Amino acid sequence: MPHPKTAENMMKSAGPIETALLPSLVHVTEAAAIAASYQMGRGDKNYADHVSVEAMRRMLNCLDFKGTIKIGEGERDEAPMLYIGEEVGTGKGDIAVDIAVDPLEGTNLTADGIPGSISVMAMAEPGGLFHGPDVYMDKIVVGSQVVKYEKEHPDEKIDLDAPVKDNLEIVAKALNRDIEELVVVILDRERHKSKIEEIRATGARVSLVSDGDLMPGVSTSIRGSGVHVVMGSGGSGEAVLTASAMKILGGKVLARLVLPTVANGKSQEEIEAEKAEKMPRLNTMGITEENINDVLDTEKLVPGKDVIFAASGITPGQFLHQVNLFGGGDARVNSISMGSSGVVKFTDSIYIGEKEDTPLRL
Ligand code: VTB
Ligand code: MG
Ligand code: MG
Repeated sequence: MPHPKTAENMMKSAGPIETALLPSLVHVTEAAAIAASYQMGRGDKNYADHVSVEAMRRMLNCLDFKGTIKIGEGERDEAPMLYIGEEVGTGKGDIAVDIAVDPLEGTNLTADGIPGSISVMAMAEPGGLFHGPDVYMDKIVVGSQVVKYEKEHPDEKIDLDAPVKDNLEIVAKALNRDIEELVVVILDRERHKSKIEEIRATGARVSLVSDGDLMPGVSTSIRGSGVHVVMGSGGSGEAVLTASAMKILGGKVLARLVLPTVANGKSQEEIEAEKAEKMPRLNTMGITEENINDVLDTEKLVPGKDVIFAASGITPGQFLHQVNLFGGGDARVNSISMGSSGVVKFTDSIYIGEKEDTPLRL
């Protein structure tokens, strides 16, 4: 009897998007990561962002498919490229996809040469990715072992509104360890002050990051990464990108759009002004005052069935190395890429232009 999960069976179960585009997707994020890494530590986050966006767009436009950016760099008039609604790809062939992209996730991290910046992209069939508007999402991200535990214990479920302690108790049991042994990643922001205190009060360990809560989310489904939970509010695009990977890896994201509140230090006037500005656009996405507080789970964030995800490291990360530059444009870059069939690739790509000058090294 062949094992049911041979590479052959995985390949046969891959959908058309995964089959056609997964191998190239990683080259797209690699190109953006290499471009960004030339700007590492130069203190200019906008320029670093710009070059990675350009590199990514050039790569996408070499590929035969019809892509539409659903989560991108902003609206057309604010972002010259990879804006929401932009069509990418040559348009040839019959593969159509929706795209979520963050060409440079962690612009400050790259500009300052600090660990944690990546280039990241996900694709799915049209309608397969939640159109996250440009507002924060509050979220909790846990790995696949926690999802397994929930299935075995239907009364114990991670709940965005539950006290932090209740959620962390479930995670600790699922991972077969003490709460004190857990690591919770959260963005180091004033708005998270009380949540950080709440996490610490449970005894769990907190890892504050100055930016970049997407890859730590993915890390919760990768044993050995040292990250068990991600909490707090961050970008909605980042939440959908995290959910794309979690859908493939079997982990879980719970997220909810956050409109400004007094709790975030805004005045009533500021809140009303922001609502007046954002609600009309949210309404066009089907988001109303009634459903804006709904909790979205992994399935709602990423309803797609043929999902692919790739991320390449720029500065060092939990499991991706930084880009190495060798001279003459030769580079080495670490990535993770995956598809709905269940294949996950950790790749270490070396681009050699000058074959004699850049000998391969293990
Ligand atoms: C969030 C977070 C990202 O930027 O979007 C953050 O999810 C921006 O939040 O990972 P603030 O407005 O609080 O700075 C990142 O850290 C990097 O894009
Ligand atoms: Mg960005
Ligand atoms: Mg980002």
